[in-house]
Amino acid sequence: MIILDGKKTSSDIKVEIAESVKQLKIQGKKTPHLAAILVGTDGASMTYVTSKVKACELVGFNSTLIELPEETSEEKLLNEIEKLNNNNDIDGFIVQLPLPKHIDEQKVVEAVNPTKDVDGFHPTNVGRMALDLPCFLPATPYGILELLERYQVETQGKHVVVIGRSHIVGRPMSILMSQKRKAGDATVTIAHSRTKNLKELTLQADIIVAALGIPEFLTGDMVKQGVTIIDVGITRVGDATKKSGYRLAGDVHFESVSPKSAFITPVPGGVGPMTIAMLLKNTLLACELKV
Ligand code: BQF
Repeated sequence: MIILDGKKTSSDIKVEIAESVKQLKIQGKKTPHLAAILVGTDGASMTYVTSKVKACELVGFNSTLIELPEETSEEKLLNEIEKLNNNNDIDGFIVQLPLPKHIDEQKVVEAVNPTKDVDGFHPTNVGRMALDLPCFLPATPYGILELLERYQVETQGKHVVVIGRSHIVGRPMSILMSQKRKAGDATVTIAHSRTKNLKELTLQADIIVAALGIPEFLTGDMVKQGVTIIDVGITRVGDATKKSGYRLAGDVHFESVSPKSAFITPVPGGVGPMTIAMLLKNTLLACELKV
């Protein structure tokens, strides 16, 4: 059993990015600048945005955090997005999801200029991805591809079962792994809450991407010997023994699944840190692509 160490790999990637930033500076080019908009004070969202800003500092990017109150109107948010679209110093920006219920997420995503959409959520980027055209890849799927590639996990001709059809992870993952690309050329099955006989499918899988958001859902009896496991879940579950009062649980029951696995991502320290590293990678690309 080999642990796919996302903490270590993301740290390697950040070193590579920092080196590229140094080179840009030597060449008298622009320093990459990422902006993030956070609406409200949700604990997990604040943690994620803080990690992103800190990661920018680490690699030598400039960063701007725009914090708006929970009750911010959709119009006000769209106005902030337009300012970032028009601000030449900002290479890329993100709007931290999820948004408060009174704001239409789709409208917000579509307001971001696709050339600055470093989350890769705009329909232009999603469509380009599906068509094998150059685009910003969504950070979590991109991070998973990078982990599989760096650990040389064979994907060609393998049966991948993706559990979950979210727009941010499951759907793009299923598209990307079926493509002719690094960590691609797989035969992909996408399963979801209406799938029948899920266990029959997972027992046949060479690679399982668990992205359904149910803590410790995938158990040892559901997987075959030698499987590769990618755990995308990160649910906060109450734990009185922790000083935060919670621990992070993946979608995989690590204790029963890991003994049967060839490769497995831990939670925390697996896919999560890779998400942050690939957001930086997209921002670097956005900066380099700018005229
Ligand atoms: C780790 C996210 C659900 C909804 C919106 C490191 C992150 C998480 C875990 C992180 C996530 C999840 C992010 C670990 C960003 C990943 O050590 O295991 C980093 O910051 N993530 C997000 O921005 O929005 C989300 C999950």
